[in-house]
Amino acid sequence: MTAPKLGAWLSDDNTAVAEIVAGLGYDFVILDIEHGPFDLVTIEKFIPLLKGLGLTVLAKTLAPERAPISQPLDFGADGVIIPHIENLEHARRTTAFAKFPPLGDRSAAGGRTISYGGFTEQYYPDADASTLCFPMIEDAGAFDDVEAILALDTVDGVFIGPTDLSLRRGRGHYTRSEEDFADIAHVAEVAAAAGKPWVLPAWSPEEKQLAIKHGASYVALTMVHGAISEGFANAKRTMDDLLAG
Ligand code: 3PY
Ligand code: MG
Repeated sequence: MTAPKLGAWLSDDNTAVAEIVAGLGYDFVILDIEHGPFDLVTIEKFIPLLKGLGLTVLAKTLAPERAPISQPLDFGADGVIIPHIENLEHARRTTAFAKFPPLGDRSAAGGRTISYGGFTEQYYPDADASTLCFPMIEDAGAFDDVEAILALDTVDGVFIGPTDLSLRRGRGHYTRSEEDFADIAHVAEVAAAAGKPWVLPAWSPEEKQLAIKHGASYVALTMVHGAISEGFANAKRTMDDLLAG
């Protein structure tokens, strides 16, 4: 089994955090553009900084729409994670925005994507081959259609959103229940059968174990807010314990 790539979930453009995770040997980062305060000017500057630190950059896009998908790619992201894919048809339409014609429907940006030079015939297939497109499985319709979604040529793998998936599969709050883990295992099995990677945000030891057991190719180990609050909580606990004698 090949070892999974290990990632950090970034909700803002903190340079020190980027340097810390790169220094610790993390392989990739997820920019949570969907839920974080990123604007276009910020990601245009932050993506090359991350890449300069040797990190693979996966952008969780603002929405499953054309411009939010192509803009992070235009700024140099290695791939996109597309939230709230509703079903196969929606996946077909939106994942196309990450790949150029004839495969898909991505718009040719120039600029950074072609090293500020000119387009060549070979640029397009090369960019399609190296750009990762991971639609999210976090809606009930996408879960039902996951096999057909994974069969799309514009799809390089799938990214599971356990929290939204639990809400939308009628289980309410994500509790890391047996049913939650069965859904994740099902997506993992379908991805394995398709020969494509799957990705899991795995904050708890149980989720990390699940990711290992089912051969996730990319595992996000913690999110920046969780890591920071854990660090501050530890320091305060130490001091509280010392004060209590
Ligand atoms: C979800 O769990 O819903 C996500 O979007 C990723 O953590
Ligand atoms: Mg979600």
